[in-house]
Parts: sequence; C-alpha cells; structure tokens
Amino acid sequence: MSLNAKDKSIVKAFWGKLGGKADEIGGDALGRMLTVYPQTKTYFSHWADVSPGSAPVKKHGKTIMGAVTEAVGKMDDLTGGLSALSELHAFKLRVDPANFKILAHNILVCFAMYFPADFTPEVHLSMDKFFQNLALALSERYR
Ligand code: HNI
Repeated sequence: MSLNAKDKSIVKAFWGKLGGKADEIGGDALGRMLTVYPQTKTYFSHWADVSPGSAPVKKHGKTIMGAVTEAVGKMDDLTGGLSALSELHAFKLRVDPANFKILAHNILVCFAMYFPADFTPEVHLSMDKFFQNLALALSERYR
C-alpha cells in the first residue's frame, strides 16, 4: 500500500504541527514500547535504565524521531533513504523487523494523546500507511 499524494501532504502537514514536541513524543513512545512489549527490552540491555522517562530512553527517543523526521523528507524514496539504517538494524543491531511495527504503533498512540484534535481518522490512516512503508523500507536489507 504505497503513499499517494494526499497521504504525503497529510503526513507533512501533521509533522509540521509536532514542532518542538517531536523529541518528547519519541521518548514517550519508546518508553511505552519497552513497557507494553517487554520483549523489545532485549535490544537495550546495555543501557543503565530502560524504564519510561529515564535518560537513555529520552535520548534515544529523540534519535528515533530525528530519523523519522528525515524519512518524512524522503517520502518519495524511503527504500533508498533508509538503506543505511536498514543495514545497521539488520546486520549490526540484529533487530527483528516485526519490532518496527510495534514501535510505529506506540508512536501513533502518542500522537493521539498529544494531538487529540489534529489526529483525526484521516490523519491516522495516512500516518499508519507512512509507518508501514517506513517499516518496509527498514526491513529492505534483511536478506
Ligand atoms: Ni533503532 C539505533 C532509528 C526502530 C533498536 N535506531 C538507532 C539509531 C537510529 C534508529 C537513527 C542510531 C543509529 C546510529 O547510531 O547510527 N530505529 C530507528 C527508527 C526506527 C527504529 C527510525 C523505527 C521507526 N530500533 C527500532 C526498533 C528497535 C531498535 C523497533 C528494537 C526494538 N535502534 C535499536 C538499537 C539501537 C538503535 C538497539 C542502538 C541503540 C544504542 O544506544 O546502542
């Protein structure tokens, strides 16, 4: 299910509304993922603290949202744009790609919490499609 022109403009417009909240949302979403899907903690066992709100969770949430923001700018070629990151997750970090969808789900939950009025069903749909395509692009080098 590829992104059409309408999806792309909806995603860009919603992203513009995140403003300074993006980093905080990233940290909240990551903390939620680690709590609600505890199997995801195995990848972060080298961190001092994987609990919600801890320093490494906040810091990495910011890193992830930075990468997603870049991906929003590369929506016309997510596969090419995320190729290096896919390679890293596949061969160095060895993250099961099923987890990309789990994180995306948690980011969507946080969008709904932070922006209840803006996160309409229409925005939800386009944003979900965007994250599905992002997860697919991140899974590209697993072969
Ligand atoms: Ni992910 C590191 C982006 C999903 C486990 N991850 C990164 C980095 C970026 C990044 C950027 C830093 C790379 C570098 O150092 O060069 N990760 C993303 C994005 C998504 C994602 C955009 C999906 C939206 N990563 C996931 C998921 C897991 C994951 C779902 C595991 C459940 N990532 C990691 C781990 C690291 C990592 C582990 C290394 C972290 C560290 O601090 O050692």
